[in-house]
Amino acid sequence: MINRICGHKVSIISPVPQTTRNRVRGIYNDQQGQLVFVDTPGFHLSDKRINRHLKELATKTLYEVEVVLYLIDVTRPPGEEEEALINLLRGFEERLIVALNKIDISDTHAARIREELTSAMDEPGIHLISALTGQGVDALLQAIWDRAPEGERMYPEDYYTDQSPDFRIAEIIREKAILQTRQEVPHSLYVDISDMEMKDRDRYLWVRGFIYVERESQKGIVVGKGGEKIKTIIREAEQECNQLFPYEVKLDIRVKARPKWRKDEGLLTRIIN
Ligand SMILES: Nc1nc2c(ncn2[C@@H]2O[C@H](COP(=O)(O)OP(=O)(O)OP(=O)(O)O)[C@@H](O)[C@H]2O)c(=O)[nH]1
Ligand SMILES: [Mg+2]
Repeated sequence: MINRICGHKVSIISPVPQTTRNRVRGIYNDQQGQLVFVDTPGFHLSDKRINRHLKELATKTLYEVEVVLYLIDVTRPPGEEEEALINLLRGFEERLIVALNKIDISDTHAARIREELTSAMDEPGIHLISALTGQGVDALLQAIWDRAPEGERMYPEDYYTDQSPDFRIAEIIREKAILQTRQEVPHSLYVDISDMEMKDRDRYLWVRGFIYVERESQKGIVVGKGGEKIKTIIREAEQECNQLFPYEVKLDIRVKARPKWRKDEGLLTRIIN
């Protein structure tokens, strides 16, 4: 949704839950002014250390923003997780806007979700949208404008995100790696950029990065037979980087195992923020 509103790829996207691990800002500018969207990790009920970090990040963001947009996937049946989230968001009702996303899909749980929201909350403003087709997005945007307090612009008008190049490149590599792998592997991945350098008289950016997995056995899954998977990941990530940056990007990627990284408090604090 942020990508659609901002008109650019701000956040990476995948079918795998918990793709977003950071706060990712998307900036929208028009004649009315500027809105700064803060994408957060999803809210998952799990006590695993990494989930605790993701949940804390999402929760603390609620206190730092002026409008809270609760985006619900109508293809998911509402359950315990949605209930916990509604309970949490009840404390933010004054600044809450709800959007039911994926209404381009015909057979959904939208009716039940709507019922649960209206019984738990006091007249929640509910918007039906499709981030994919754009349906309902203008009306949602107007509702956000109506709620947003006036203030100075936070960024120059031509900005659509404030992410650093190394973060964006790491995210794009992670997206391509998630899309090329299955089962547990996407959750076991993180990407670290260790070095970047402009080369050949600023004609290209050379980037050294590592894809970390949790187990030695997962390295082969990311690398693929004869290096076929990692080559695809690199090719697709380079293509996307080349569209984003005004210079060519050349990726030098290695795959490494870092056992139990998802339990490493210091690392989690560094990469989830
Ligand atoms: N049909 C349809 N699919 C959508 C729509 N919006 C998002 N998707 C798909 O839903 C999946 C999840 O999208 P993400 O943007 O990664 O979802 P997210 O809520 O940010 O999830 P996390 O970052 O994992 O918490 C992807 O496969 C998207 O292509 C929509 O409006 N319609
Ligand atoms: Mg996301």
